[in-house]
Amino acid sequence: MPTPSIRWVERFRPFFWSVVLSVTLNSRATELATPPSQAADHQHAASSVPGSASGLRPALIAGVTERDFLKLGDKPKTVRLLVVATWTDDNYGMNFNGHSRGGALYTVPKGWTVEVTYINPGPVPHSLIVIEKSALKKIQIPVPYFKGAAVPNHVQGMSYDKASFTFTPDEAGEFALACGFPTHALNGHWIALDIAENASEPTLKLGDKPVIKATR
Ligand SMILES: [Cu+2]
Repeated sequence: MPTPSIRWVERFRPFFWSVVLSVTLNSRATELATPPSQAADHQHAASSVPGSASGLRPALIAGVTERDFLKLGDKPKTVRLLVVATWTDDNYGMNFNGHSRGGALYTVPKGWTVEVTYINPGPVPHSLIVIEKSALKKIQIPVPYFKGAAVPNHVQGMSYDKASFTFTPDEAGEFALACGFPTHALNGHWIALDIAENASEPTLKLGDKPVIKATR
């Protein structure tokens, strides 16, 4: 003989499962009913508009455009990189200049001096460090590959701040401008940096867009 509480459960069991089924079907139906164009537009708006990520301090990136990401320096064979964390919502904000997982590529001729300005306009701590691509799977990145090629305290990271560093790569190869905050590079917070033996000038490729050459 079942106890009264078990009988109660038995009585409502069919009702319970019909509610679960109907809620599941309804949400699936809503998903299917959303026109693909609308879904794509929504995604577009959330992922590619600079400064659209939540909680940003706009003053830190006021006036900054994609043209500022790559400039020639004042001295010969000097290039300036501007690398902004959380430029868009791409990869949950774990992007640089709107790209993650190597989706943007800087190419710098070997022997040029690289002046990097890094800005994090958002509340989540990030940082910037130059590492070999093979080091991207490390949870923590202790030192930059080239001398001086990291912001201060790159493991702690920083929010609502900017920093700069300068380095002169003396070795060609495939590197990454990665976030040094533990696990971020592992989760895609990096863009690519090629130090090229034979390149004549610095360039930048942002996603599918045409290659940009460094100008003043
Ligand atoms: Cu990060």
